Amino acid sequence: MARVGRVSECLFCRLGSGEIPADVVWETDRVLAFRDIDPQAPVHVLVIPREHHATLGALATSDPGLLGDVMAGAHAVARQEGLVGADGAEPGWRLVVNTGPAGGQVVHHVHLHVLGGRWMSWPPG
Ligand code: DGP
Repeated sequence: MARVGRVSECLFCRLGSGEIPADVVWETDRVLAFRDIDPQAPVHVLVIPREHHATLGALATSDPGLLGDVMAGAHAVARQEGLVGADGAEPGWRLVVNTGPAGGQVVHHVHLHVLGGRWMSWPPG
């Protein structure tokens, strides 16, 4: 039961269940994609599993099939947002998964950032 209490306090679990409103752009029964509240590019969408997994590693370990669904969701969002050209390569986009404190992860429910609509620089900050 401790898991239920912890999960209910998770912001992205509450977004995933519809308890907190989000600007949803794409969804399935297991995956949700919604616009970031603080966009860092003209297109900035977060893709999450509705089920709680804190990090990419936790998800990859416990349910790699769901990780595949989330990755496929990110690509579906990129296509829908016009970031994937006819040949699959242009104009291009970026997929970011901040992991852990040193990786810049602030929300501890795994999420993929789909970024596009501008030229990206490297290295990231
Ligand atoms: P990260 O640093 O990878 O954990 O990114 C967390 C992202 O979540 C950050 O870009 C801002 C976004 N975010 C935080 N709270 C909310 C919210 O309530 N709604 C939405 N749509 N995005 C949020």
